[in-house]
Amino acid sequence: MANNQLGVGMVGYAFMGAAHSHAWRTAPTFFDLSLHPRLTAICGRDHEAASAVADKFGWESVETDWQKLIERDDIDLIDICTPGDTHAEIAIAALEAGKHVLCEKPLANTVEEAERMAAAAADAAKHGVRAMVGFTYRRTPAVSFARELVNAGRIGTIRHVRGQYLQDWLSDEDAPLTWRMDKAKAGSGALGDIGAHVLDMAQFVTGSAITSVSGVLKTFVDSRPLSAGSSERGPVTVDDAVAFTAGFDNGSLGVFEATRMATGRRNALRLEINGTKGSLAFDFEDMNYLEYFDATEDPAVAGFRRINVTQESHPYISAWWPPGHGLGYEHGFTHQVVDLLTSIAGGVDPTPSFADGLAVQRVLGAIEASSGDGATHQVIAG
Ligand code: SOE
Repeated sequence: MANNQLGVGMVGYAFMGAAHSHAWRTAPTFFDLSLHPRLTAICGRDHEAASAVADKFGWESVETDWQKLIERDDIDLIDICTPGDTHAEIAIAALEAGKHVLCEKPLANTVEEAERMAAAAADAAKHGVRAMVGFTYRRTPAVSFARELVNAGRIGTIRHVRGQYLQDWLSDEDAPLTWRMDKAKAGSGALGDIGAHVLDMAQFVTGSAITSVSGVLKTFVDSRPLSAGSSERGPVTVDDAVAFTAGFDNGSLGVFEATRMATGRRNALRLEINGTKGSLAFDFEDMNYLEYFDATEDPAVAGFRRINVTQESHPYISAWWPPGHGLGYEHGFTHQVVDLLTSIAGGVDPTPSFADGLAVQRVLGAIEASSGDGATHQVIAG
């Protein structure tokens, strides 16, 4: 590829494939980038379906075999948007072939796979090959800004971390089976799919690692129609919901919940942090706002204030619209590729790295183990 171009090959073309395609297209039009992505090839086993997505988003070519994609000289980066059971194999092969990698979350289906992926990324980094895991919500301006406020000491020493990720798309017990309800493909249910997001967000904003967990996984509906309207049902082999408490290495206490059965909550990714000097609260369903309480103010007038995180001085905003015009779900994906391209161009490792993805995977593994034996589990560090 020409010096200022990066050939992208994306594997997968469903929901995440659309979000990533949009991001690769949009990033260079709104952000000033020294490295420009080229939508070189999209890969999916169903040629017709992949071609339709290629036409829609402007991918230049279609492959049906991810190994062929990795072999192509005009591809510099592999973007993995497939179910978790394929992440390790594709990512490791791509890194060994010298291709940068962006991999959807959670990094893998097991800690063992994530360890191998993190080792491959560490080896590849020695040769300037970069790897990032897609915990996209870090790139929501209000979430990045919350981290800045914590780093600046605005809420003091953190005591409580309260996280929830509430969805309701599985509340109907006749909602059909998909790969997301199959442990062999997805690794886990609400735990890895959305619990991973909220615990990554908590660690990111607080700058602190979860060191111990105690959790319970629950499956409310253990069989579902094989397809919409079918009378034949198949087994659900993952959790519908998870609740866990967590100890952080800064001494704070965390309480978390993730579910796909919270009727009426469509995508409520929430985080509240209470510190000695104040509190912060965020809800993705109101994503352009961050709530901030300053406990050092006169109690007579103190109260949570809603900060509209759309000022030019807020993270990522200067590339977009004037204050108050707001951003949406897709912008996090655009910011993600902007940060990745900037890291690649600058010769530095992007975050969240595969090591960060492994750290999340270890927390997920410890929650699962705790749910199995009812004990509190320590999370291996490093
Ligand atoms: C499904 O629950 C899902 O699409 C997750 O897989 C995504 O990571 C999240 O952004 C939205 O919900």
